[in-house]
Amino acid sequence: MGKNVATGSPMRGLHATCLMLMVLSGLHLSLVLLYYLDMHVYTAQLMQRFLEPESPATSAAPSTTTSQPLQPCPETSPHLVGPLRIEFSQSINLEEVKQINSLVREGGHFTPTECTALQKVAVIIPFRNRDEHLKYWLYYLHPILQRQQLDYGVYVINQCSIFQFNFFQHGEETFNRAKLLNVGFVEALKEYDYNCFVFSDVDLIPMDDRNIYKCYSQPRHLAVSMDKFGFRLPYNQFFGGISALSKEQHEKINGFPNDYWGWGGEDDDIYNRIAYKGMGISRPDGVIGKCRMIKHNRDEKNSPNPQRFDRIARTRQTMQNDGLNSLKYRVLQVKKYPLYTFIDVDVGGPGRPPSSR
Ligand code: UDH
Ligand code: MN
Repeated sequence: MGKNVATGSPMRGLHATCLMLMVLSGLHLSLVLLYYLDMHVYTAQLMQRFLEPESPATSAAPSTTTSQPLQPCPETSPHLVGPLRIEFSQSINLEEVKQINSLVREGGHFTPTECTALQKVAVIIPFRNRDEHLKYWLYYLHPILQRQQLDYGVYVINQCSIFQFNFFQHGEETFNRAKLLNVGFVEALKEYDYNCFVFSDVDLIPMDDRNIYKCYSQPRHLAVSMDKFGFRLPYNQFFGGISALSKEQHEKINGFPNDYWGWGGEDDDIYNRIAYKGMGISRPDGVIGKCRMIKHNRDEKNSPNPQRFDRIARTRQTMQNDGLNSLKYRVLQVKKYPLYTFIDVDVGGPGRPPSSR
């Protein structure tokens, strides 16, 4: 007993020290573990956001409603996810696309509810007989445009003549992409005070939602890295596929040419107009600017325009009186669908003016 008492005190001291050491190292271990786990979650989030090459492409931005006065949307939307998985193998059911995009209003309009959008964007699509392509476009683009927090409307400008419209079987006229885009510009402005116009082919889908469908201080070219051209710019002056011009930029160049019938050249003419007015081209980088084009053959009545080389050599002269200031067309019908506004228009044909009333 006495022996125990005599040795008890140093033993108990040792015991306490050991216990404390154990507690401390336990604490240390759990801290390390916590830190590790936290890092893990954080890294996983980062991975998902930036490294995982393909996020599902169709999740829309979350919606919130508040009675507070709205703040301007941030310069960079918090809803962007980066690279997207884009493919054209599945078939698209527009009814489902409508359900997914429940915040899109009739005619294909959307306005963010959480903040005031920085730009009012009209997306203009030149169109004829490409219903399958349009479905993919709507399926992919509506969620992207919502995540980009844009106040936007979608306008499909359908080239048709009074004869087709009345169901007479009269042959189609040669296609005129640039004139349809001018019509879209004028018609969209009749509906809403848009300050930005994105002109997009119906078969082009961006592969990254950081490629923002908005306007910049210089005219913007968005389709910079297309799969069709091996994901690179085919030539430095290329301005085809998808572009964005503010209202002022579009007016400054007198809009687009109305006299390019058939395939090719009109995009180079637009490039020339921009250059002659002293503006430059703004572009995203080659990663953010990646796009896929739905594979297709050349359409009927859109064969390469043999006049295109002569015309693009004369843009400086022709742009004065061919453009917004000479645009003549006839709207045959405006249809409001849940996901887009569809405008039937007679733009005439080469050497034929549009039908008159
Ligand atoms: N477009 C139509 N209908 C037509 C013609 C053109 O909607 O009949 C529109 C559509 O928005 C299209 C855009 O005009 O995306 C540009 O036309 P395009 O897609 O024919 O032009 P692209 O340069 O095609 O993509 C060139 C012909 C491809 C032939 C390839 C053969 N391997
Ligand atoms: Mn195409």
